Amino acid sequence: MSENNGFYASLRREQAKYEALITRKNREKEAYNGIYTRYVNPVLTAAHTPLFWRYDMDPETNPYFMERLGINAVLNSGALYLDGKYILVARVEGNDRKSFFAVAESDSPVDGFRFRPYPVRLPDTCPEETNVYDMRLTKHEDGWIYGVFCSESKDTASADLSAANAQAGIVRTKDLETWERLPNLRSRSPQQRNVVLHPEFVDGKYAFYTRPQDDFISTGSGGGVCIGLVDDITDPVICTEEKVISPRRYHTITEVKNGAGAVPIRTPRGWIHIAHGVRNTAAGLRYVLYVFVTALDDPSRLIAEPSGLFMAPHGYERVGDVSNVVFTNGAVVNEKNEVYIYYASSDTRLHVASTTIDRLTDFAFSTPSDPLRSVDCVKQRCELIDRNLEYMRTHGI
Ligand code: M1P
Repeated sequence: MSENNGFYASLRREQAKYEALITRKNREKEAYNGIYTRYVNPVLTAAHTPLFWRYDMDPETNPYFMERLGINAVLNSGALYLDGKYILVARVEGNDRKSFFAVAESDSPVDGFRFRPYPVRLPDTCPEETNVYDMRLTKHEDGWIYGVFCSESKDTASADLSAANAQAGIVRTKDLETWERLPNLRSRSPQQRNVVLHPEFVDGKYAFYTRPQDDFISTGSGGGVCIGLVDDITDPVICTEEKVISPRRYHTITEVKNGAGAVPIRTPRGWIHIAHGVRNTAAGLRYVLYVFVTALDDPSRLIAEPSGLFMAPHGYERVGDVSNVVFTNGAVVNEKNEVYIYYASSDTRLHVASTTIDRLTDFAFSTPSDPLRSVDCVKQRCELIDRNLEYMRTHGI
């Protein structure tokens, strides 16, 4: 057999490709909207996972240098900016469809992300749990870093093989290496997904953004993104009413469902949320990002609701395992008040877009809200045109 069927040639070639990918510099996209800037390359993809997660590196047991445990996608990622490092806890999906979490970090917000050698090994306290995904990372004022994620189990009460149950799993850590599992969040809703822990106490309690849903896919009677309070994080039961703070509305980008996204960002004028909204189309569901703001002194009070979408899938982002989707569960702010939003496209790869607190605030408060009817949307646009034409005439633009 010639040099182990090319084992070493394949290994060296793949190692070189891997290093080139990880060390590749990112650059801004040219597309302009004044709100944020997208970057050309995704920050994480399946190809960013270490080769030793996927291949058997022993030519005796893997003579053809084959992937043994392939990775299908790297997507929805929690994010933190900690001690000058950008940290992502990504959802990694194996070829076997099961997702798990893995920490990747970089000194740069837009490139250079490298996974730690091992994925997150969650304590196995939930025997019925089949799948885990979409961790939101909250650096809480109690001193812990919390991860809140979807814990999915088979719905054994149903005859439908695909029937599943979604609950909010909770872990906490100090070092992103050792994770303590707490009980799943309990609320009045039969299922929960897209649950996010607020970073500060509210009335002395832990505050969770929830998304009550009647079944695994459909939110049914769930009215939108809610907030509910928990007395004891080690026995997390929502002890207050889950109050809707960002409602679903007919003929908007949140008509079918919505869900909290990144941990809300504290700004001088309010808590800025970057969430997702879902509408139906003849081609299936379309997921976009949108923004809303709640009051600093009362995070359950909506104070700004800019109209429509903040980000929609563009170009090749529109195509993937679940097409026509952008989704975020992580954004960070650094000491320069730059904001980096980590968003996945079509449940396949993870991208970044950059903005600033000032721009995000301006977008949130100066974008008019949705008048909800075409006739009023035309009036709203005509008012802008009137003002602009007058300004352009008087200022020689
Ligand atoms: O497939 C799109 C997204 O679907 C789910 O979001 P939601 O619960 O709002 O429908 C999530 O499972 C998410 O992981 C996924 O990206």
